[in-house]
Amino acid sequence: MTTLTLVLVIAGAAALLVAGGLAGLLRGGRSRRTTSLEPPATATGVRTAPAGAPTASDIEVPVTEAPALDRPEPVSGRLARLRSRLGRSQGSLGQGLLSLLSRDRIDEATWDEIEDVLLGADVGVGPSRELVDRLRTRVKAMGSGSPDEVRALLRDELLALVGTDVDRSLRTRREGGPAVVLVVGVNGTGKTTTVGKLARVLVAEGGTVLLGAADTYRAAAADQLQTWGERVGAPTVRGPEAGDPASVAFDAVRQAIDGGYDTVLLDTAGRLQNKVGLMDELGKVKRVVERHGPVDEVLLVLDATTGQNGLVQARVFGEVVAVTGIVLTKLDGTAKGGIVVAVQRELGVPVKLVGLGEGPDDLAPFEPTAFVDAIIDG
Ligand SMILES: Nc1nc2c(ncn2[C@@H]2O[C@H](COP(=O)(O)OP(=O)(O)OP(=O)(O)O)[C@@H](O)[C@H]2O)c(=O)[nH]1
Ligand SMILES: [Mg+2]
Repeated sequence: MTTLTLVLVIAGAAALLVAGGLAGLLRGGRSRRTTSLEPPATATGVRTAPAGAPTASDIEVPVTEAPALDRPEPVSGRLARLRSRLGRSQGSLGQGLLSLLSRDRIDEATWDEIEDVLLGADVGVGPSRELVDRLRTRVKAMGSGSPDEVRALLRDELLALVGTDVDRSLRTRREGGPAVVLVVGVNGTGKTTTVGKLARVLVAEGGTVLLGAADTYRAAAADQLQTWGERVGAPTVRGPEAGDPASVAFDAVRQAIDGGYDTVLLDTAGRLQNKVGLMDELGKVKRVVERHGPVDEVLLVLDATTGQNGLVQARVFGEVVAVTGIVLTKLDGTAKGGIVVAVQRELGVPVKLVGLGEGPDDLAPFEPTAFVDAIIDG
């Protein structure tokens, strides 16, 4: 083979590759909008090359494979991995309480200090007072306990405060159709990230997931969501920029029904011109989606680092959509984990998930025992 022939063969192969790539891109561009979406092959994690694309045997040059889908980390054992982050952020609360409770003499000033530690960790006025009263009674009955006894007592009372007999399961499966999960919250709390992470959790559990980009306020929001979905083979239904979010949500659920998906996750906007506008829009999204059937979960995403502000948000959102679960994000970045207690009290709704980092698998089901142990043992 002469050098000239070789050059021609390579040029021809390159042209084929470019043409195949363009065809793939165009197909990808179209499927971005809506159209019918088949459930992805998540079980094998294999993405097949588009039909008509050149193969290695046709052109005898190496073909780069389409990137394989991520294999999300299994859910069981997640909190164990994230436990050290929880300990790092919440350990100071436990250390503070234990050292005060271990004093030889616990006088009024000490009880005030204990209450201050709780308030400082955002436990909230009511629950802090209740906890101090219960501890006071039990410490009195116990007399001077050993360090282990004091620790056990505190663990017991913190667990009671967080709540161990609450149903924290997520309704992400429904008989006879896709479960619908609506994710709400103010801007920057971590809604889109949580939807992305949750899609991974569901895929790891063998489910098929469709995402709905009902945040049409910013074009980048739908791109952000789609990027998350593509990593695990969950398609995204999106609408025109500045379009009607309720109609995107409606379409997403329609397509999830038609495509036989297990779960549809709807991401929403956290920012509009004003709060009233946002609330009106959310109410509408929920009502329109309910034409297909009930919404199974309404998850309110709160940023744990915003403290009392989060409580105000919880109240406002709670009035517009019936929140069924709270996702507390950025718990890795604050020592004020007491917000778990305060927000549950405020809304009467359990914390179901916690975000413990920016990594794709840094979302875990909330487990009271692991949480309290992290507070006490650091
Ligand atoms: N450290 C930490 N960062 C988080 C966590 N969850 C989300 N974030 C970060 O918070 C930032 C905002 O997250 P988004 O998911 O875009 O928030 P959003 O609520 O969708 O924001 P809007 O779309 O503007 O309303 C991103 O930088 C995330 O990586 C978490 O659990 N821990
Ligand atoms: Mg977002």
